[in-house]
Amino acid sequence: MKTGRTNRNKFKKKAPETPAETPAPETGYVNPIQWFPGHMAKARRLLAENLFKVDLVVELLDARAILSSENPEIDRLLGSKPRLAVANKADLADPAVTSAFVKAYGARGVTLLPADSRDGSGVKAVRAAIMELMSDKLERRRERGMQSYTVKTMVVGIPNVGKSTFINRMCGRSAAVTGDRPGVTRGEQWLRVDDSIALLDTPGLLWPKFDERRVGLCLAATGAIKDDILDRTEIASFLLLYILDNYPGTLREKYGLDEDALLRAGDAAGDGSGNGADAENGAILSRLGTVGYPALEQTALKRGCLRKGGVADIERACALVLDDFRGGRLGRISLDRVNAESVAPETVPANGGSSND
Ligand SMILES: Nc1nc2c(ncn2[C@@H]2O[C@H](COP(=O)(O)OP(=O)(O)OP(=O)(O)O)[C@@H](O)[C@H]2O)c(=O)[nH]1
Ligand SMILES: [Mg+2]
Repeated sequence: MKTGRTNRNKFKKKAPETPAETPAPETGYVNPIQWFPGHMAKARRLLAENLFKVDLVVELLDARAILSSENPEIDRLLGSKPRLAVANKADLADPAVTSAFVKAYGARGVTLLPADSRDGSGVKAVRAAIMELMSDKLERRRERGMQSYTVKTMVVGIPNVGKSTFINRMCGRSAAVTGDRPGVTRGEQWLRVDDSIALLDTPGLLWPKFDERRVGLCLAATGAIKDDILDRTEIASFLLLYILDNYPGTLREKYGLDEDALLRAGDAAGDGSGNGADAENGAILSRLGTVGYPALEQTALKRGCLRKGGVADIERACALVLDDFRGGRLGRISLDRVNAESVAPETVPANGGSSND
């Protein structure tokens, strides 16, 4: 069987990701330097306009990519406003990594609660935490004889992270529109949970550390960025490489890949040996062409994604890998690990919390 034209050096030679004249899309990742200032300004505006109207902010993070999905300026933007972080889609993430993040955030003084807004697990705990955070204020009001009070809570986060689904779970009804693509919620909308809590649904906004290509790949892999914005071949190659490095045995089992041969080929090319540290510091990107892309080709061949003449159909293989990852069919995988930069150093486990290492 032929493998089609080998394209494994495409990632190495790639010049600055996208042409400067590419327009900044509403929820996309094109040229980070171009769109980031606009998006960050929009995020700042959204927070500034609403912050004085609310008692508390809930930042929804994607449990599979906690560092990539958090707003790097959130501490500064919120000031002293009480806040909670929710690791949503925890059903799809590596539970050991999620636990490591919960601990690390705690050490930083921020409550991080895992949740699955689809089946509702963890959502009650968020409600309880909101009331707990507001307990002093509510107590003071009671002392002054003021009875009922509705805690006004703003829900923010990147596109497609599950803000509207989470709000619907909290409300116990389908009050907000949801959808499996970024950019569903366009405007702001208040929704009442009960007499005690009202939630403000907001449009998803991207705010990654703008010069990090790895952050863009994580956000594209998890579905926060429209699929046609980044090169799907690169996203799928990144995913396969990351899974090879961090979840050994997974791709052998799911796609029949020869994991050892793929990793050996990467070593022979001298691009690094592929371990947790590589993944963490971004060196993983240098192995997209020597390990990630060959893994994608192998996936195409093993899973019968073929074009005329038995040539690997890379586009179909990309769709397969992305669908399987997003649907949780490759197992519970987390793309970001706790690292020393993001949290208090003493809370960083040696392996970032992976359950498979
Ligand atoms: N597996 C899983 N899927 C979830 C979870 N929460 C939401 N989803 C799915 O994620 C997709 C996006 O959900 P939305 O609630 O529309 O996301 P959003 O953050 O409001 O998106 P925008 O309005 O576009 O910014 C939908 O297909 C949901 O069913 C979760 O906890 N687990
Ligand atoms: Mg929404």
